[in-house]
Amino acid sequence: MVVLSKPAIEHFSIVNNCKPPSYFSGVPLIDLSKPDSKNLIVKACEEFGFFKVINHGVPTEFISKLESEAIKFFSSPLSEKEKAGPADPFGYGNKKIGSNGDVGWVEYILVSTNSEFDYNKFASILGVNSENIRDAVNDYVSAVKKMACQILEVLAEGLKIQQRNVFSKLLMDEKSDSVFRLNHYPPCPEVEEFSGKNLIGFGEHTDPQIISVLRSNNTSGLQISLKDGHWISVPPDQNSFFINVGDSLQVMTNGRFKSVRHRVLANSVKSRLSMIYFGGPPLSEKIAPLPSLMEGKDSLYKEFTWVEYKKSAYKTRLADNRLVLFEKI
Ligand code: GA4
Repeated sequence: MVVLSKPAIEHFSIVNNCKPPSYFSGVPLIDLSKPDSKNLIVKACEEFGFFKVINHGVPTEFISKLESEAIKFFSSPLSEKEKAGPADPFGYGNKKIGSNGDVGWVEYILVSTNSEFDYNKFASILGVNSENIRDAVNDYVSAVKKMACQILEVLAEGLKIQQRNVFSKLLMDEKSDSVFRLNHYPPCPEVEEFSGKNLIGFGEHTDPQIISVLRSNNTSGLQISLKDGHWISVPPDQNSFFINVGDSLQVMTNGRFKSVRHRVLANSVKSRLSMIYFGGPPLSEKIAPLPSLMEGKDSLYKEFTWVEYKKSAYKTRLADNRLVLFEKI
């Protein structure tokens, strides 16, 4: 277990929260097996930029295999895990998020999902079993990507876009710049010292990509910000997936969908494990509103490519609004 001294804990942000945080019951629920889901998905993306998916078709064994490999990894000694770090941006990271001073009560592995990624980086810690985690990640990511594409196609249909694969083709492209993240939030017993307050596991932010697919164990912590700025706690559900609209999808819909601001609070008793697939376009892809969604209006955004947006994003702090730099004045 990670043990931190008291002064160290003061370096982490805390948020005021009513204790215990009450769960929000209004998270839109999408049953992917139902043909009528297209309108509900569009509505969820407009209202929340966030929804929960059931009947997703991702095999349970892929989820549990990856979960057990991740637990093995995070249970190994820190000195061993650090051999796969620092996250630059890929690799093992502990408490430091990005390169601009953000910290959180979290340790993680970040990998690129394209074939060039060097899993050997993890070989030293995982020894002969390095293939196990690689295979588990690959199986899981392929299945989740398939589901993400299905969602994006249903979405395109719901938006009455003729080209059904207009979004999904960007994830299917062999050059798709997608990322996969395993986050482990160790329990933080000291959190009780701040009564009515919570330690930040992962600070508030929006995801830069098109779509993010999150699965976690049954430990709470995820919160999303509603349009009015209120934070609500999402009830955990290990059998479902949670979908985030990313900044790029906000732009492609000319602001009709909003990328969801979200964060994770540390838990005082239970550890939280989450796995997130961030579906992004190829680096050279132009990110711009789709003509059929412009409704005679001008684009709200300047022209930019994904690589331009990404470079700019990596210079920001986690909580920054990264899209303002690309908005037309
Ligand atoms: C947020 C979404 C993904 O987790 C991520 C994050 C990335 C990182 O952890 O390296 C960033 C963050 C994320 C956005 C702003 C920059 C980059 C940390 C940070 C401060 C992998 C991503 O693509 O963007």
